[in-house]
Amino acid sequence: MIIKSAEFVTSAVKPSQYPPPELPEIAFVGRSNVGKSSLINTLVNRKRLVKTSSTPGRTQLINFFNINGSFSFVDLPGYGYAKVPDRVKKDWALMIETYLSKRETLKGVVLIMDIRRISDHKDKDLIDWLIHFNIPKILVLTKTDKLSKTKGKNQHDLIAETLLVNRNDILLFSAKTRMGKNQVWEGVERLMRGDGL
Ligand SMILES: Nc1nc2c(ncn2[C@@H]2O[C@H](COP(=O)(O)OP(=O)(O)OP(=O)(O)O)[C@@H](O)[C@H]2O)c(=O)[nH]1
Ligand SMILES: [Mg+2]
Repeated sequence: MIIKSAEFVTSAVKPSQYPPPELPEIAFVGRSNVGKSSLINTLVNRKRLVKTSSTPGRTQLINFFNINGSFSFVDLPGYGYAKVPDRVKKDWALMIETYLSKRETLKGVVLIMDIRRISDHKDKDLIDWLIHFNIPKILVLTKTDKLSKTKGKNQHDLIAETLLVNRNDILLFSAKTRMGKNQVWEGVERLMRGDGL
């Protein structure tokens, strides 16, 4: 994908604040601090289009970006961040679920997980929920630069087992080395064409 432009459009917490549903849209979801915003920046070759932070819970709104004037990327807040109060957690969950279930232009979801963690039920729940709502997805393990090849391979296998998916259906990525960037783009293009998982 050749990136000619990548621009912030708006932030929203509820549907009335979403941009008009005119362009095909891809959303990026995953636990807090997993590297969602960094992955978007890497895909569009911008260092700071999307704000990233070493403090979990950085992204607190639904942020819409226009890419090449022809499609949208949506950066969602992370789920499962332990340090926010329960009330805020509920608000975030509702905000994310409302977006995912109601957005008519949503073509698919990129579900991002940290290769160092064995996915807990939150990622599995989200996968089941996406299947339930018929939302196509691709799965990505990020921060692969943090593990040796052998350790990374083990984790890849274990995470695939835990999620009950084929290991080849999980892409490997690093925002640091840009490893896997082309494969993630291919996955995003598959979602836009309508043939995701
Ligand atoms: N080494 C390494 N660090 C990464 C990678 N991706 C993200 N990080 C770091 O992880 C931290 C979190 O990254 P973000 O992109 O802000 O994560 P996020 O999922 O958007 O976080 P929230 O918006 O808080 O949910 C930052 O310190 C990033 O620099 C990666 O592939 N490799
Ligand atoms: Mg973020």
